[in-house]
Amino acid sequence: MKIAHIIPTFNEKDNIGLMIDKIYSVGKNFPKWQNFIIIVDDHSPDGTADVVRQYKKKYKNVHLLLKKKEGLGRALIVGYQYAVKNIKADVVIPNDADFQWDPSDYPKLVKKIDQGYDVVVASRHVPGGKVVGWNWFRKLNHDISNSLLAWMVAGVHEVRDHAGNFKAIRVAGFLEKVPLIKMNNAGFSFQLHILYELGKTGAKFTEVPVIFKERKLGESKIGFNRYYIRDVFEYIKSSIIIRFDRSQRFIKYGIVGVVGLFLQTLLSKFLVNRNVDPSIAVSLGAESAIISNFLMNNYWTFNKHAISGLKMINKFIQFNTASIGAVIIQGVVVYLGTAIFGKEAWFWSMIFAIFFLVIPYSYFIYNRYIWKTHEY
Ligand SMILES: Nc1nc2c(ncn2[C@@H]2O[C@H](COP(=O)(O)OP(=O)(O)OP(=O)(O)O)[C@@H](O)[C@H]2O)c(=O)[nH]1
Ligand SMILES: [Mg+2]
Repeated sequence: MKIAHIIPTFNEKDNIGLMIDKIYSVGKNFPKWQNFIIIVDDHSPDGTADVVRQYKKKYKNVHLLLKKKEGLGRALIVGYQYAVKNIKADVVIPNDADFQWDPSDYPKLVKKIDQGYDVVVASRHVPGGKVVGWNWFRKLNHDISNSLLAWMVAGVHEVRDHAGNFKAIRVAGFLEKVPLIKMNNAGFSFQLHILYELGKTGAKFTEVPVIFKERKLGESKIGFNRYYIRDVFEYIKSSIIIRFDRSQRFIKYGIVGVVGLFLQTLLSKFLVNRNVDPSIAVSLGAESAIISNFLMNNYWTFNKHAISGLKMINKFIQFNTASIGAVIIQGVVVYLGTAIFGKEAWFWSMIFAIFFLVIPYSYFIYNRYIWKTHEY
């Protein structure tokens, strides 16, 4: 397995050498893993790159990428692209240079990938995880970005810790599908954005508890300066854009529903007029809506995950099985409605069943089981 460790650096001359040594010494215990280290440095004035050049002599798989000072997000995007395109890595593991995320934890992340997870986040917010030594300012900063913006505004619910760098990501089928070229985050909003993009690929997420320690060597880049203010605004903007992107899908989903409802009403009315029992007529109508919803959602709402050919037939059967609940709900409600209020009540019973029971039920089912986007 090819693992690409991506380390963004800005003035980390005291840390970077120790970090490279540590990654390789941990890796020795896992002979099947081939570890590559990609350092993305913004021409740090302290000479971080010179230290890396020394280490390139010591280890053959150390890569140094130099660029102008643009921020953490840009550095990570460049590193991720290099890991996918040039290294052709199987797993990508970004980490900071300053040992706040303990690199000895990386085998724990890779093991989860081996177990079938696609994105494994080192987390301070699951039992066993924690932060040591943050002051009130760092805490407040984190709570606003993590809980308020990432969780509530953006609605990224795959994980609880959205702000950290340390994670393991499977490339095949997941990271390779993320349009890194189109991502233009300069700062730490990248951390939220990449989770959202990975969520859209249908990746399976998990979190591993870790302890986030204080930096011992070198200086923090977080503080009240122009980069920080730019990055905070970018984070707010990204959270809103993510919410908007998600709602566009929700609107499309709504339109698909209206078309389905129209078809269903036409067919049910046709059958009721021919003296078919209303509960049967509505059930058949519901099936026609299910077929139309399946096709429209596949080719339109969730087109990024569109499925075709034999796989589609398979999915359709799966989809129909999942939707059988919707048919049953409508059949039963219409049966009861017409039994209590008479045959004429079939239409309003059907509408009641659709709006109050079927829509919430099926949005959940579509997302969870069919297109696997993990979104609501
Ligand atoms: N290439 C590059 N790396 C950066 C930039 N800003 C930060 N980094 C690196 O990204 C990692 C995380 O930055 P830190 O300053 O440690 O940020 P932090 O961990 O949120 O803050 P502290 O808790 O104070 O350390 C470190 O390895 C930095 O050297 C940047 O503009 N360009
Ligand atoms: Mg740090």
